[in-house]
Amino acid sequence: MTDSPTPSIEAMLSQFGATERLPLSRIQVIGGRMLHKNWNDIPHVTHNDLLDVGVLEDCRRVLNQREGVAKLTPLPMLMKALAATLSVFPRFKAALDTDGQHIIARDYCHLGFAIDTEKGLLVAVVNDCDTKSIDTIQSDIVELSEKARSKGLSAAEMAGGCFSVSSLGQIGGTSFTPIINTHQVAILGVSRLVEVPERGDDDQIVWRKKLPVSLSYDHRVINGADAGRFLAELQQQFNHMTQSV
Ligand code: CAO
Repeated sequence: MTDSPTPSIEAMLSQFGATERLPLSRIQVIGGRMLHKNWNDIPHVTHNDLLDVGVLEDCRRVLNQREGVAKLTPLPMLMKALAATLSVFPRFKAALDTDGQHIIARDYCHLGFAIDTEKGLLVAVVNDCDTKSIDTIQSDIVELSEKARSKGLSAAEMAGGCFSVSSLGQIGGTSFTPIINTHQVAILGVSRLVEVPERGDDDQIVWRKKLPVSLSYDHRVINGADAGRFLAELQQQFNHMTQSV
């Protein structure tokens, strides 16, 4: 007895109504394979938190009144604070060796950031975020994202990241699970800033600006307690930054 061939997905779905077969872009095909591999290979846990960015947002508003300097979004300030946090918690910018028994520590701090383009998702890398100013990080973000959306990025512009950020803040959402990139052990997802009521002194209600963040980490290398401490340090770095800008 011969098995009848399995019908194609399209043939199966067409039984119920009209369908159309459309190609995925090259970026989606290649990127999708990598996402699938990383999702399968890395045991992800996502730790969600709300960071207080009220004073930081006030600083950003003041900085954005300067003449002749590109407007800052929250992203470069976050990347600068992350660079400082990663110097306190260097394990978050290490890679797991193929033997599964060592980590490869990195002495540099190149941060990837996800860019939404018409052809799919790309991750560009801003090198040396620990030594660059917030303004320089901002101009690198703008230059790389414009290039990603027009000509596309070179392999070198997407290589070498130690840790990544995926910001959906300008679009919306309250949390999500970002997928860790190859040769990295963590990624920070950022959602839209919210104002939340908190109990203040004398029990009065105080409205606070909070940034929802979602830290996915490789549980072979990082434990939940480390993730909690990492985000507590990121909050501290935000607080320090407001004193230095
Ligand atoms: N909450 C509220 N508003 C935010 C915000 C946040 N967390 N982050 C940015 N914004 C606001 C900025 O303040 C700015 O508003 P104004 O124009 O009023 O000042 C606006 O959103 C700017 O957004 P932007 O997208 O131009 O700039 P950015 O620096 O925030 O982000 C980039 C740049 C390239 C990361 C972004 O354009 C992008 O492509 N994000 C998508 C990433 C993505 O797809 N991730 C998902 C990966 S998983 O599939």
